[in-house]
Amino acid sequence: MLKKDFLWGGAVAAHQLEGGYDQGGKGLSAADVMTGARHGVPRRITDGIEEGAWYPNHEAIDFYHTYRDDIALFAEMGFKCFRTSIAWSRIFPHGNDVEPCEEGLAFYDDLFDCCLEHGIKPVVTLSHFEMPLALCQRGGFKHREAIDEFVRFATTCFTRYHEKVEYWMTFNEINNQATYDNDFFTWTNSGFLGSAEDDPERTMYQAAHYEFVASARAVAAAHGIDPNLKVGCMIASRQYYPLTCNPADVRLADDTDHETYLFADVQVRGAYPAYATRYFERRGFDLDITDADLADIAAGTVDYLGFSYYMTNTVDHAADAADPTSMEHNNSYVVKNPYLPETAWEWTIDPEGLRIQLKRFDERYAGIPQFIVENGMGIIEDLDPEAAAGKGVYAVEDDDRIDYLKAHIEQMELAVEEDGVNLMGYTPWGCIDLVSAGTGELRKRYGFIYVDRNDDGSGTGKRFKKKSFDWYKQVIATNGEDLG
Ligand code: P53
Repeated sequence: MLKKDFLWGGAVAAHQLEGGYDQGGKGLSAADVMTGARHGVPRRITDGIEEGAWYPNHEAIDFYHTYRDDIALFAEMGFKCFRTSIAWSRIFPHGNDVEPCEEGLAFYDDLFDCCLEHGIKPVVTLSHFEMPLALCQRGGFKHREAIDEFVRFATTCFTRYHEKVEYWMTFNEINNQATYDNDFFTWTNSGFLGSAEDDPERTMYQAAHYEFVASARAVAAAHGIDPNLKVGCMIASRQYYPLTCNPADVRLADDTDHETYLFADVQVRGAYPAYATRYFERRGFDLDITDADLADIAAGTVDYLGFSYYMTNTVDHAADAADPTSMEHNNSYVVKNPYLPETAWEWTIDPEGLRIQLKRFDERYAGIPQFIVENGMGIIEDLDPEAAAGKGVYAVEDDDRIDYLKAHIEQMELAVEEDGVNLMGYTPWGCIDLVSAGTGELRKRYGFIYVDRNDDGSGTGKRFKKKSFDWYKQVIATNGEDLG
């Protein structure tokens, strides 16, 4: 049995659904200069806004104007919580403004009030791929100054909203920058272009260090402002399986997992693990890490571990000649897992992997409360014309989504019931269709609610229920007992 107050809900991020990118005094963010793309075609990060380019986040699904109606739909499904982010550039349009933007603060006041009126607890991410562009243009978290800027943003939010928002997360998928050697994740997570660096990996770990300090100082600040606040980290689950039982594969999988665990180890345990300091030494990184930073990190450990779970990876030591003992910034030894199906975006579908991840975190971090804050599958879907004509049928009979979520919820329940994992809640990603972070597509849909908006900007913007809407409502109503 899940806890009585289990936090069922859904998750989104401001830049992926709000739109209104230049409204309410908002400044530009990292997401506002990313073009729309496709699987296999990377999003372009443009130098300012280019005439004629397609920026899907500018309008997104217009939640900035529709949130009252959308939240009412979440309430109809019975959501106990709703995870969204605060767009940093609505609060500090240039990142270093002397005063926060009152209009931006008031927007989130109303959004959170609206949730609370429906009995929905907001769960808030502070930095979800949407750093103010002005800070990115200065190199983002490459520089120590970003620590103070983030802490000021965080403190402003805790002070303003602590009576409305109990659950917070500092940096979304903070580890996801360690697994890619392209610009996307250094830009979205840390606000700099890896390609412009001599050693992007070194710069990434330096930026990550400043984020660890910023996160820890934010956690401590939150507890000082209101001891009831619960602040978590947010890790992208990326387990690496060995392709075979050859110890070389097992060790490679283990070592590659360090790319993920490092980020949780520091934020949960409050110190750098030995494998990381050794790695930095071996690579000659010579990072700017002061004693005061380490004291901050030790004093600001998180209250819970939030994570996203989409897929697992598999490694084959023979697939690559690179040093298999290093946390190389080069995953050419990642191969297909012959046991797992994949989505159209080549993400493996691995429900049992969710149970394994929950167990591993539980054992590694001594029963820390965990929160699955993203899970789901992107699917290309067409709006049923009968639904569009208002005939009262589902927009989409999305049985694949139901099967995917059901299989993951089953494994999550086994982790709780049989393995004794301490789980706080579950918020599937993109509970309403929104802009994909990875590709900028609108057609990569995750929602229980269909949004009539397409990649060419066409569509009425109207909302329609999918079959999964009523399915999820039943799941929540029975606290996960009736999975259909
Ligand atoms: P999309 C991969 C690529 C991009 C963002 O992703 C990702 C991941 C998964 O680890 O992270 C999260 O939209 C992220 C969300 C994002 C979601 O995964 O590319 O926290 O912002 O939308 C799904 O399908």
